[in-house]
Amino acid sequence: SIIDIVYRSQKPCLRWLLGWLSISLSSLAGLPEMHQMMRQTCRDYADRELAPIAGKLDKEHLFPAQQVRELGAMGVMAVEVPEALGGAGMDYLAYSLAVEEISRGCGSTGCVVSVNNSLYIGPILKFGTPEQKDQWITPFTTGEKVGCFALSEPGNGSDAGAASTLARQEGGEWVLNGTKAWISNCWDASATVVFATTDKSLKHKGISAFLVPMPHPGLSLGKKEDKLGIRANSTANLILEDCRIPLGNMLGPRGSGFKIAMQTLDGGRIGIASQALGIAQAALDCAVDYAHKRTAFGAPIGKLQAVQFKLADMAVAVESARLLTWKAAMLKDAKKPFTKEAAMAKLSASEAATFCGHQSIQVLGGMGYVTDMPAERHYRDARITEIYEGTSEIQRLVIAGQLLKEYVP
Ligand SMILES: Cc1cc2nc3c(=O)[nH]c(=O)nc-3n(C[C@H](O)[C@H](O)[C@H](O)COP(=O)(O)OP(=O)(O)OC[C@H]3O[C@@H](n4cnc5c(N)ncnc54)[C@H](O)[C@@H]3O)c2cc1C
Ligand SMILES: *[C@@H]1O[C@H](CO)[C@@H](O)[C@H](O)[C@H]1NC(C)=O
Ligand SMILES: *[C@@H]1O[C@H](CO)[C@@H](O)[C@H](O)[C@H]1NC(C)=O
Ligand SMILES: *[C@@H]1O[C@H](CO)[C@@H](O)[C@H](O)[C@H]1NC(C)=O
Ligand SMILES: CC(=O)N[C@H]1CO[C@H](CO)[C@@H](O)[C@@H]1O
Repeated sequence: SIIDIVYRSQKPCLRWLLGWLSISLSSLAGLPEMHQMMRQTCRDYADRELAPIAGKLDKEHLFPAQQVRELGAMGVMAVEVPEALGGAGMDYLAYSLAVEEISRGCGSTGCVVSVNNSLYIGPILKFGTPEQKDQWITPFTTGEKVGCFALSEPGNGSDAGAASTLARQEGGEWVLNGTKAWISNCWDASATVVFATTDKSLKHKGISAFLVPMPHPGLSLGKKEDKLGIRANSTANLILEDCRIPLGNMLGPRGSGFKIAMQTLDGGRIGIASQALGIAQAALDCAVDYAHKRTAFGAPIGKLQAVQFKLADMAVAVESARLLTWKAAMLKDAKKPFTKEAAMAKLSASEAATFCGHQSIQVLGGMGYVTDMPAERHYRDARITEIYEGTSEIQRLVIAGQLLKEYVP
């Protein structure tokens, strides 16, 4: 497959990439071959298989099961997973490019890809034992199955350290009790990473991460939320009532769950930034195309400066967010700190997406407001990127916190 060809050329490319990173980003002219191939493969796939059905998936709340299976076969559902464990064996920049292109075709499918890669696989790859990796990462038997990530609770989202789902040790098992909220992909998942506390008095230091197969006795799912956007995949409560799992299902050391969650979200934010970029680019593409075709007062509206300025502002927002996103991904690949850059990427890309969604509707006029054109879906799909994996307010707190640390006199 194309991924195999790409993989064989990985190592020299990676070296090239690290060298490139040290050069100023302003000299950035193009992407290394491996990344270009990933980008082009996903772009072609999104144009051919996703863009034509995205409106239907949205309207009818359909999970793109077949497409997710095909993306799995292309390696896109497990980009960073080594080949030996059944993944594509590529890096985070490749993953970012894949999510952007998939999201350009369908924002909901981009969410499914991003949750499996960043939120489910991410923490197991980084903190799992070799046995856990074999058991929880090596491909699930049915191709359309994905993993999910259960951190938020009905009473605490931004304040994840306040999570109160309990884990108590009873004989040779962990027993989990509590309700997790807003869990993306959960109706379609085969396994989940759950965060629960073994000792509430320790606050965030009492939280640990656990691996739970799905379905499983004691684990049930709430009703599917009726959402503004990303309607092709499920989001629901995950309810744990005396849910028993083996002691070996704890991920990482006891009490390290909050650290695992925060590090997972650092990487996850690059995924959401990429999803937002894809949606923003799709909104821009739609507006440019329409500006050529629509005439008003005897000429294409693209001749009007008021319309041109909108297109220019959209393009600047997208391109600058893209550079931030690539920078964050390249820092992660180079094993350098990237918390601040990931938060900046997520903040700017999500704001670019909501801005472009808004402007694109304006360029389309009445046609922007109806479901015959994709602009209204881009507008709705964009909105979540300012909320999940940390709201824009939380991103600003993260950025400011890192900045203040850097400037300690
Ligand atoms: C469709 C969807 C999918 C999701 N998927 C998942 C998932 O797969 N797994 C998962 O664990 N969670 C998931 N979430 C949850 C999501 O991460 C939370 O909704 C988000 O973190 C915000 O938490 P909250 O909803 O509790 O809002 P709150 O924390 O109650 O925040 C409400 C408002 O207060 C602001 N605020 C809160 N604290 C501060 C502060 N310190 N400073 C400034 N402003 C602040 C927020 O920015 C926001 O504007 C999902 C949510 C949605 C809607
Ligand atoms: C999601 O990732 C898991 C873990 O690597 C993998 O087993 C599964 O096959 C992936 N999902 C799809 C649809 O490829
Ligand atoms: C967190 O939310 C749960 C409900 O989901 C609530 O029971 C718990 O008290 C909250 N924790 C704190 C510290 O507020
Ligand atoms: C856990 O939930 C079960 C079922 O709802 C309940 O019977 C049990 O008392 C709970 N245990 C704790 C420690 O909260
Ligand atoms: C909103 C939602 O949950 N949509 C679909 C999710 O996927 C399942 C199948 O895996 C569908 O039954 C849902 O309609």
